[in-house]
Amino acid sequence: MLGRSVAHIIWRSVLFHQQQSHLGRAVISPIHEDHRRQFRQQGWCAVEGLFDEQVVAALVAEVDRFQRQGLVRNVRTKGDGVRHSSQTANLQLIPLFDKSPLIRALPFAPQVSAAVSRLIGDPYLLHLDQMFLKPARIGSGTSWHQDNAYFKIADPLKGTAMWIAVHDATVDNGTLRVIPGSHEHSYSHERDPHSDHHIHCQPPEEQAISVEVGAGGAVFFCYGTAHSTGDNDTDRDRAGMAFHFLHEDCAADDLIAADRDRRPWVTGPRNSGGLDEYGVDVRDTFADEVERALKVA
Ligand SMILES: O=C(O)CCC(=O)C(=O)O
Repeated sequence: MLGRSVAHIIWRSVLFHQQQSHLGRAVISPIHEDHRRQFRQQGWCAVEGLFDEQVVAALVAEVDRFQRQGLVRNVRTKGDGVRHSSQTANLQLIPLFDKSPLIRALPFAPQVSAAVSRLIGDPYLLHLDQMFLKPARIGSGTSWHQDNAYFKIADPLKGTAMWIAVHDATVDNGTLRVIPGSHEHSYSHERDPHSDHHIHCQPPEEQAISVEVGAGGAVFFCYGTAHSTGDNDTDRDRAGMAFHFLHEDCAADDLIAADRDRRPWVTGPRNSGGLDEYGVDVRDTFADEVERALKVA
């Protein structure tokens, strides 16, 4: 216990220096005080332009590759929770870190760690990563749920999703909807008959707001925030990528998905840049991976 606290203090004392000297410049958090206040009070906030056009193009290229290589699967069912739909599609890929060096590096990108640190505090780990793809016209939404119905962390504000709009996310193509303040309630969940594995709940939908974000923008919502996505009624595919981050206080082993064996610490004394978990230190590699993904696209 004492050893851990000492390590923590030492790490805190070097953190300021790291943030100043990382890649030779200071990293300014994209999360301002207003974002932070809204996250704490309402359970969510949105940041436009977290990633630039180059990154967006690289993420689009990776989504295309996942599809070309047949890695995505349709989780939408015919209403019985079992038989897969052939008319509508909610395509998913989980996890992503083992399929894309670009996405493996993304949680360590300076603007990501600067944002997540401000919202949930340090130290934290990457809990999950996944992609949701709604094909044009037949893309179907993900029903209302609270991530904490799966994970049950004691303080729902100690975990956050970062949902990145890979394409512009609009009401028409079924962007993310959230219910402000819903993290203060715990809704009962049951199996969603329209998905082969999800659970869903029935929160007060009239209080929902649709969060439209441009490609490269991100919505952060804590583990308690009830959220859903709608159908894609447009002529273009729409993808989102969700990364879930969990503060150390709530990162007990049994809260971590059993099928995910690598959960890198992104900040704190155990942050090895993924070296311990992936066998390679991916800090400072994100910009190179963006270039690489664009070259092979
Ligand atoms: O993009 C989607 O359809 C759903 C996203 C979601 O439910 C999540 O990230 O927890």
